[in-house]
Parts: sequence; C-alpha cells; structure tokens
Amino acid sequence: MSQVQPFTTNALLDVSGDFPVLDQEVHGRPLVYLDSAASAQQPAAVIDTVAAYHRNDHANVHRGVHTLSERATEAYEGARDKIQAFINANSRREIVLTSGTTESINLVAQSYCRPQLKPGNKVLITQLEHHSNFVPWQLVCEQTGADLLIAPIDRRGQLDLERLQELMTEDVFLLAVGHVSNALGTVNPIQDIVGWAKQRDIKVLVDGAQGVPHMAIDVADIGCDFYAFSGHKMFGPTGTGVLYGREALLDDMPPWQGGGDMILEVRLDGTVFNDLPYKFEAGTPNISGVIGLGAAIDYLNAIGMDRIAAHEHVLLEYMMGKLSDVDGVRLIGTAESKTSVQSFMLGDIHPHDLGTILDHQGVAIRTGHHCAMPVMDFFEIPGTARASLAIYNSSDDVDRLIAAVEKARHIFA
Ligand code: 7TS
Repeated sequence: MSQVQPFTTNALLDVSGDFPVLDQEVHGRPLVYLDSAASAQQPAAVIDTVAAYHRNDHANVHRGVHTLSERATEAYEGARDKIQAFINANSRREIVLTSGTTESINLVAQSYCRPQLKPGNKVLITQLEHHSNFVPWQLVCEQTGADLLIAPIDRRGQLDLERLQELMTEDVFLLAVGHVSNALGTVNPIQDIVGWAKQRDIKVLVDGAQGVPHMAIDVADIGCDFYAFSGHKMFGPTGTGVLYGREALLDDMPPWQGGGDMILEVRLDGTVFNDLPYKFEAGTPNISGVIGLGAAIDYLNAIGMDRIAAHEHVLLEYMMGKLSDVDGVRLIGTAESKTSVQSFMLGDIHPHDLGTILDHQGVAIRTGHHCAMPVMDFFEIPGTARASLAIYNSSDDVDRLIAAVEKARHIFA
C-alpha cells in the first residue's frame, strides 16, 4: 500500500490559469509541464508586457531624445531597479544585464579572473555544477595556468562540506558554486559556504539559476561577491539574465566586450569606458526581454516568494513520495535540503525512452545528463529522467506523472 497520504493541503497556489501555454493538449492529453528547470513558462502578464512594448514603445535605449527612446529607456532601466530590489543589491550599479547565467559566469571568468589568475592559483568548484559553472573555469584555468579544484559530492547528491572546506586553501582565488543543483535539486547551505570562504579571503560566485525562481534571494544576506541567474527560468523571456557583482569588484574589472553603449568617449588614441553597469553592456541589449523580466518580477512579488517556496516544498515532498512508491523507480538526488527537482530512473529503461512514453501521455519532463555530466559520472549513469516543478504545477500534475510512469513500467514489463 502507498505510504503517501492522499493529498490534502490548502498551502498550494492555483495560478496555472495565468499561463496561456499550459491550456493545451499534447498527443490528445492535457499538457502537464514538468520541465521548468530547463525553461519556465511565461504568465500572460509577461507576454502582454512584451507585446505592448513592441506595439507602442519600441526604440533603442540610452541614445535618443525622442519620446519612444525615452519610454524604452525608462522601462528598461525600470526593470533594472526591480531586479536590484528583488535580490536586495545595494545599488543599481551592481546589476549587469546579460543574456543569461552562462554569459554572467563567463563574464566573471574572463573579466575578473583572467587578468588576475597566475600559475599556481586555484579556482574551486564542485562536482554538482551545471556545465555553465564548469567549462568557463576550465577555460580560464587553461588560459592562465591556474589549477581547477573540484569538491566532491555524496550518494545523496550533497556537497561534502568538510572536503569543500579543506579545499579552501589560501591559494584559492575564487570559489564558484551553485545555489541549487539543476540535476538533483540539492539546495546548498550557501550562507555557510560563503562564510567559510570569506574567512579565508576567497571570492565567491554563486550560480543562482535554480535558486532565484524558487526562494527569496538576498545577496546582502548571502554575502557573495557575484550572483548569476537567468530570466527564462523565472518566468521571464529567454535571452535575459543578470550578473550581480559587488560594486568595488566590478569597478576594478576591465570591460569584457567592446562596442556601443559601454563607452563615454572614443578617440583615435583611446577610449574612456562608461560607468557601471554599462561598462559591461556593449551593444543594443535585449530591451523587450529585460522589460518582460521586470514584469516577471512584478508577478513573482505579487504572489510572494515565501508562498512560492511553500507551494513547491509541499509538492516536491508529494512527488518524491509518490515516485518512490512506484515499483522499480530509483530516486537520484535525495539530499536533506531540496527544492523543486526530482531525477529518477525506472529499472533499466533508458531515460530517453521513458521521456518519450511520458510525452505521448502529455507529460513533459527532461531526460539526459541535464548539462551536468560530472554528476551523472558520479552516479555512473548516462542520464536521468527529471521532473521539475514550478508555481503552476499541482498535485494533479504529479498524479498524472505517476500514472504515466506506471504505464511505462507496464509497457516495458
Ligand atoms: N546554471 C544552472 C544551475 C542551470 O540550471 C542552468 C540551466 C544554467 C546555469 C545555464 O543557464 P542559461 O540560462 O544560461 O542556459 N539549466 C538547464 C537545465 O537544467 N536544463 O536546461 C537548462
């Protein structure tokens, strides 16, 4: 008999009606979207804001005296202010707008680390990282002769915190660590980790791609030097992202890319760079996307990040319990502290086959290595099936997932 109790709670949100894309059938079944860790859906409020901008206000930013350019600039810079408040940064100068987490991390690797790293220096990461928080460090270590250290994980998919601290030696220049694992849902004790690094004068970048959509983020409280995240995982448009950086560090960093908008003056014999944060924003930015990201933040604030976290917590517990009740299911990632993501295997069925069968029942999950091959290597598997939750998911969605997995089990029996 199932050990999971029937679903009775009123802690849950009911906002799926805000997301037009969810109102459709896939293969003749109502869509159940459980792939928000890859990219979250957008509420009508975001879609409408972007459309209204294109209908009424579009022009380039920071360069026109005409009305449309002023409107576009105001909306774009207004979004920056919303982001600053949302993560409690000290100043809008600390909010660099990028194309996503990937670009934000590469910016730090190339502009902050590359000019300073020397042979013998170390960059410390963990085995839990997404490739975006892995490969940029491999590259910059190759470019500079620095060494890359990798902190190990345990069978539950948690960081080995003792080993991590041992690896924080004085020649470590920077620690780059995820807030939440995209493959396993592990929530790292980020404040503790940053605290240990600070005691040793190690700078810290936090990959917050999977943190920001699921919990209130306060960069002042976390105490990190850099925090990177993506708009499209927090119900905003694709091609938007943020690098929060401490002002004193950003000030000392050279520009990463050259072009329009990042300069104050260009002369034949040299260039004076723009102030923060524009020094890091060369070229015409993703104006409509950033304005849409501002609308996504309004949407999240209106619901409240604490309610979102509570909703997802209840739903994740329910999903983990139900999944582990299915014969032949093995959960991958059972950390004590988790959010919104569950990876699993069903017997020896290849995750891609499982994902295809689920899709035919209208259930969208992600399968494969989730851009976290080092995590898969640790568990000695090629990949997993991964169901990831967001504010618009319900216990019915979890029940549909379970029914679909049961069906797959019967097909392969
Ligand atoms: N870091 C983490 C922890 C992520 O989950 C992702 C994307 C990235 C960085 C890169 O973000 P991007 O917006 O720059 O691409 N994660 C996933 C995923 O889990 N499935 O598809 C993309």
